[in-house]
Amino acid sequence: MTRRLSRETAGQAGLLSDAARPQPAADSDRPLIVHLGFGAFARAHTAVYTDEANRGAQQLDEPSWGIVGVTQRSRTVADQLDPQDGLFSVVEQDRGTTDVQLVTCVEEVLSGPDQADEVVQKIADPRTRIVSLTVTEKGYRLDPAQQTVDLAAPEVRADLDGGEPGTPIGQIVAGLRRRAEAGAGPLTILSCDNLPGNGALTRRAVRTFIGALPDGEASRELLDWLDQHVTFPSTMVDRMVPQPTAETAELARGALGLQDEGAVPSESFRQWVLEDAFAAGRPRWEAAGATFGEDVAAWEETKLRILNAGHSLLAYLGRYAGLSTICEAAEDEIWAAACRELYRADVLPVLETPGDVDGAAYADSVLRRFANPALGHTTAKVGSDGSQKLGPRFGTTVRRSMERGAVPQWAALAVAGWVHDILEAPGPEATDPAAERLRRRASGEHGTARAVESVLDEAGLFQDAADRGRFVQAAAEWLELMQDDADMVRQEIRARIGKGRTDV
Ligand code: CS2
Repeated sequence: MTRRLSRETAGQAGLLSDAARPQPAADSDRPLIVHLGFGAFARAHTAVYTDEANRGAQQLDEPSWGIVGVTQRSRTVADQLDPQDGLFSVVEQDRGTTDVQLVTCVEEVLSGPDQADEVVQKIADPRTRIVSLTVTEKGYRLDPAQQTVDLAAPEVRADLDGGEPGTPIGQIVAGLRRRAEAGAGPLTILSCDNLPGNGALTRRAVRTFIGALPDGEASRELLDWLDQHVTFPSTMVDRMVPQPTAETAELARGALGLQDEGAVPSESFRQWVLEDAFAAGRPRWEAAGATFGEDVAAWEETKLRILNAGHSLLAYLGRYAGLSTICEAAEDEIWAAACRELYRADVLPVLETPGDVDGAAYADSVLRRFANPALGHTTAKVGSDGSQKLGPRFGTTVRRSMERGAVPQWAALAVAGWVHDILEAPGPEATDPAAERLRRRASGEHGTARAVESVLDEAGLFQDAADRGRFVQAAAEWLELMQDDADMVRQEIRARIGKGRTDV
């Protein structure tokens, strides 16, 4: 039987450098990152960058950084990595190539639901210098109208009432309180989720939450401390990371000769652009290819409105056609054409790309990545949580197009695909926290346009778009075609290819 991956077995197999061989001791003084939402993405992105930065730091005799991962919903990752002393591998797959990389910087994984107090204590630990987050869009419990944390959400209210924190913002604030009381020093909160202006947004959410704490005096003091000691840089993260499968573990076993229960699959591409505003130091992530600079906002917008928006469109068209992976959808000539048109006609005319980045070339590279046949990214996963994702991915494109008097037809197709998914094909695997509410709201409406409008209203989507009724109408027309016949959808897409945008 193959032995389980651990520092001992990996050391014996010659897979570890001398520095990575011993299990880091809890009393060491190496700086820490506490990462909230330690799912597959964080392991294949944040942890890989940190591991490579550590290797760069070692050569310069600088300290290496450790990661304490925190799971948000279940113990699974803790159960996978704890017996492996935090080790796991990333299986990079592209057309015809597979590369397995062992990651060694994880010290410990805590289960958020089971170890709430340990999580708070870790955030307050003076060794901790950064709290990073990949908790997905819905993890922030945002009120779309206010663009800050929704103080009426039941889990947020429970955290405000002083129970063991269960939401990421609640965990952060409880950690900051303890940190301020203990004088444990400055901290950086680094949101790595696909939300525009993620740094400023997280800062706003944390401040709103603190402002709503029952003790007004204590809350004012904490806000003062926060303003002096805590920074919230914005960042754009990019790497397509599907859920691990049995094949991932098999490929890891083949490469390592050891059983790795925590292996994650990924494409080989990765990108990270960050604002360099760290309150208490950071790993030398540039040694791993990260870039620090001024144009983070432009990168975030470009990536969200091209990559993530196209991903969502392909996910809904793919699900409509019964396809289970993004690659299959990207290989369908008509669905791929719709995605290309989304970029050409809707997104690029109203997008400012960073520096000298050519938007059309960037869009082409993204389409090639979608078609990576090795990845197996599921349409169910990318299509999940549309009520939370569509605003950040399509909101600015819709608003800016309508300001110019043009209806973004392909963005309307994505919205129709999502509404169709919610109303007509509630597949067991794709989930949306608002699905029940949206279905209930739409069921009382007469006519497709009213149904689309009520779903958008209920989800708080595209509220600020001028003349939104025209956009709703465009989505309703697509939705009617989808309800009628898939061939008609295909014909209509074909007919519209290469056309300009529809003027209002
Ligand atoms: C995807 C993203 O699941 C999704 O919604 O669009 O996770 C996407 O793969 C990453 O943002 C790529 O960087």
